[in-house]
Amino acid sequence: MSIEAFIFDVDGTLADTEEAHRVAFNNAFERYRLGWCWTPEAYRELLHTTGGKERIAAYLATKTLSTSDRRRLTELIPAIHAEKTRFYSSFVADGAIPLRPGVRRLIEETLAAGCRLAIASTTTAANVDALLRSNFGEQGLAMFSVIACGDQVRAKKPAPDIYRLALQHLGLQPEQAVAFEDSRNGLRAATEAGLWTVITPTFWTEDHDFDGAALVLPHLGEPGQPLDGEPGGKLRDAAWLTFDEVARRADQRPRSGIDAVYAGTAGVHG
Ligand code: XBP
Ligand code: MG
Repeated sequence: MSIEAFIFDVDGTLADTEEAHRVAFNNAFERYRLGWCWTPEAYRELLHTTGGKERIAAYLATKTLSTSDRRRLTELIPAIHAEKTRFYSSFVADGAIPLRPGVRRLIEETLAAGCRLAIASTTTAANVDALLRSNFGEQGLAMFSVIACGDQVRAKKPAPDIYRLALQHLGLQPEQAVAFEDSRNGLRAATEAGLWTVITPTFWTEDHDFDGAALVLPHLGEPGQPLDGEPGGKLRDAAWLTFDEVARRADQRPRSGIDAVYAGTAGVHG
């Protein structure tokens, strides 16, 4: 089976967005006079909970509150998160958040090769729209055949649901697609959905365990920003990850446990 789609995570993968999310959360907390402020150190820990509403709930669970205050604040989470999304979407719409190195190049190579693009993200749809429009213009959304994100699934990453939804809408088997992620939760979601997964961590996720990833690179690279030690380190074709190298490696992966044994002992049986 050949590769017919690249499925991209958004936050941390398409763009390094989490500092903007953190500021947006703090702006919303101030707007509601909550007296909360998430430092970068606290936010790095809070990021282990995916989904902004779920993240606020996880933070609330750590606080000592009266029953009535806990109920009131829990009921307020959707409104706080909607305010946060307004702040974040306005940062993005203002062009404040560029794509990571190599993302635009690889997306263009993917489309030129006749391969489809999809999104599988935990973030809110408004955030995806804002990021794609601000970086690709009005046609940004149409470049992606499927946009699976936010509350379209009940179980967010690390559950595989959002990737399974993307594959379902693409009409593809996992072996026909590749996932691009930045975090341990994203890697778990993609690999449990059966996807060969490329990881490009950010400051927020560089300390995560990426065991199970097909390939881990600092970023996707491009001619003007080549990856140190490439080609010849992890990559064969260039000092940046090309569509052809991803498609070739993903298509050559072992399909089953038996294949994996034979792949691992090539030359003995082959
Ligand atoms: C990362 C997330 C999101 C963002 C915040 O999503 O977990 O929750 O941190 O966005 P991705 P929301 O799967 O793209 O890495 O507040 O809209 O959830
Ligand atoms: Mg991510």
